[in-house]
Amino acid sequence: MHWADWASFIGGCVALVMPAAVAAAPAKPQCSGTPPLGGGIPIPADFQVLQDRYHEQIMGSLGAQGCTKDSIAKRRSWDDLDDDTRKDYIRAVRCLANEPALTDKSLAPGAVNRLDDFTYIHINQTNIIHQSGYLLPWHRLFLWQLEEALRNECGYKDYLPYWDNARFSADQTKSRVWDGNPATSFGGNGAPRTPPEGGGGGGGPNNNESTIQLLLIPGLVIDFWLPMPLGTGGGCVTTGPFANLTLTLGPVAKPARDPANKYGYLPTPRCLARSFDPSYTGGASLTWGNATAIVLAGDIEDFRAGIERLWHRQSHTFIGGDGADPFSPTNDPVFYLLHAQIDRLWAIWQGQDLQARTYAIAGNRTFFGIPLDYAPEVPPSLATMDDPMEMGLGFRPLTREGMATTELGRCYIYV
Ligand SMILES: *[C@@H]1O[C@H](CO)[C@@H](O)[C@H](O)[C@H]1NC(C)=O
Ligand SMILES: *[C@@H]1O[C@H](CO)[C@@H](O)[C@H](O)[C@H]1NC(C)=O
Ligand SMILES: *[C@@H]1O[C@H](CO)[C@@H](O)[C@H](O)[C@H]1NC(C)=O
Ligand SMILES: *[C@@H]1O[C@H](CO)[C@@H](O)[C@H](O)[C@H]1NC(C)=O
Ligand SMILES: *[C@@H]1O[C@H](CO)[C@@H](O)[C@H](O)[C@H]1NC(C)=O
Ligand SMILES: [Cu+2]
Repeated sequence: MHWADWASFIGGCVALVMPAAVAAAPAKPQCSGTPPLGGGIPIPADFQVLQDRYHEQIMGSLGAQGCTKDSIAKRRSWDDLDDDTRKDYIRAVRCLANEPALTDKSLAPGAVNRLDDFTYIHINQTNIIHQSGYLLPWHRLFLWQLEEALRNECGYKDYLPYWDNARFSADQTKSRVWDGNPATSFGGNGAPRTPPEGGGGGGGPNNNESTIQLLLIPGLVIDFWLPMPLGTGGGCVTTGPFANLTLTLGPVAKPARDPANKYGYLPTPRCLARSFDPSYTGGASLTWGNATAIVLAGDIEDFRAGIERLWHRQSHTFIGGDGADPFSPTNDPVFYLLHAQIDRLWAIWQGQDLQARTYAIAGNRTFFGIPLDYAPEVPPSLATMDDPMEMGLGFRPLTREGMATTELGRCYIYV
């Protein structure tokens, strides 16, 4: 396809040279140098080049396996959706929260609803799918399963949106993801924590009790303590459509060992908590500059390192609370938008050279290659394309099945 054809197909920059869109139309994706209609920092020219090449490569590769320019789904920034689509997405998420879980109760007595099915398998796989070669393909399929559930079980009409955090690095709360609109945002920060947790919380070797808490990652043969800023909230989210969401699985990573409920599978009913960390370690580093540097990585090892060290970690850290528990972050419905942005950066990286990069993988089979205390048979050696991945409810694809966005039933492009 020629540039102008696919650009107008995607609804991209070409739209800007046409007559101004009527006010009711959804905002167009942002273009280099042009302030995006939905606000935020315009996409810089160097990132635009990368995104254009990705679009060109994907659109030029279509045709095989039933994914065509007529059938390809467009995953958009939440800030570029229209309000009806935003409301429909939230409606569908709440719908899944009201459908019964399919997970075997003996595996996770706390799994109550369909969203918990996702949280259960994410907890179960945490030590295998983070800081490992599986991070990207596992989450790609996971997002796709959620998108399918929203569409097929709850009638959502559009596709999975992403949190365009680079566009709002100056102030994430200016994004429509977080602007506090009761109907079209994900709500805001959690209320101030009560009682304050700064005083130690139960035994972790905290090094800065006023701002940082150390959380123990269970399931590894060593004690691994994850530093987590306490952030500016810590209590329940009181605004927006998820203010009354009841969580039952997790939390898992805690300031102390929890032998009675090691993985948070037992019911622990509570509200959704957040604790925004808009400081240097959180929002301030999720910049276009860092996104561009990450996508410019020359090999998958460097790309994944940039995602793991910076983008993935700091996106979760910004949200804090339930969304920052490495095992059960899926309890915060914004998880899927956060990971769609990561999936998008990977897709753009792959899209610089589809031939060489679609099936590129690097990384261990466990969290940093540390052996698991519950599954010594998982060797902490390097992940390969032929390893099975456990996605829950009987879905066990090979790694290679999670690599492409336009094959094996997947058919989407980030615009
Ligand atoms: C995950 O589930 C499998 C199968 O039920 C089980 O053998 C394994 O111990 C679980 N892992 C964790 C961390 O819960
Ligand atoms: C903890 O962090 C705060 C804010 O960064 C800093 O002002 C304080 O000096 C630190 N305290 C210790 C004991 O390091
Ligand atoms: C949450 O519950 C309170 C009290 O029942 C109610 O006033 C409020 O409208 C509910 N909010 C949402 C988003 O459902
Ligand atoms: C990337 O993030 C780091 C903090 O992790 C920050 O120091 C740096 O300025 C950021 N780079 C750009 C180009 O924004
Ligand atoms: C893989 O595991 C080995 C052994 O634990 C470790 O030295 C290495 O740093 C790990 N690699 C990555 C990319 O995490
Ligand atoms: Cu994850």
